[in-house]
Amino acid sequence: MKYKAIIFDLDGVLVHTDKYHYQAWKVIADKAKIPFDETVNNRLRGVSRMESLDIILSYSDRRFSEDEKIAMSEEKNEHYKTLLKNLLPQSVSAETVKTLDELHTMGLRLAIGSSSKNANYILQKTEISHFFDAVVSGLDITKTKPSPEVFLKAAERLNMAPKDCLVVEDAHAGVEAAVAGGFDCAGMGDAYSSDLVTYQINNISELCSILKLL
Ligand code: B16
Ligand code: MG
Repeated sequence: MKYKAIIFDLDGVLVHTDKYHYQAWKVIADKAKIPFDETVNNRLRGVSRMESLDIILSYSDRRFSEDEKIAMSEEKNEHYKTLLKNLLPQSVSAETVKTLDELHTMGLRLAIGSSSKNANYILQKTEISHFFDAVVSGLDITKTKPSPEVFLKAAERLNMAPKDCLVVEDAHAGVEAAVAGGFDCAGMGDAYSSDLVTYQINNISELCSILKLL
């Protein structure tokens, strides 16, 4: 087999918490009268909470103090965590669970490489933690995507070299992170059309057939 492990991004790949990020940021942006739509939201994929806020604030004429920024990011996270309470095992598609199961049966080791500090809570609510041999989240890293740190740490915890791991991402920042770390990358969603991806996939169930052909 070409790869020994698969490192999954979480938000936007395994779970559609990206819609909750959008809703939570929208409350903050509306309050500050800053234009915010799905196009701006796509720029926030994979980047950290504070970097996301800086991107949103760049659409405002006003300057915000550090204290205001901290308060806004905390308020966003409170809204986001309230929305995350809605997560259920069924929030992960049956197709995704089937794919994780099949990859596991194929002998691949699976890991999470997420910028989110809420990743463990999301895995717990959706009851998919047991599939993963390593979980690296926003709590474990000093630099978020596009830095390769999150994926390098996941590979290290799996005891694998980057060339033996395939990263699956929905964010341009995540694809850049994977490539910078020396990983091949499957891109879906917003990252499908990235020039940097090794494989373009419409959904994660395509991974099994791609891997079997290699
Ligand atoms: P939090 P991923 C990322 O998760 C999200 O894509 C990004 O939109 C978010 O800002 C980041 O996590 C931080 O999330 O505020 O929960 O710490 O796509 O890398 O799994
Ligand atoms: Mg993502």
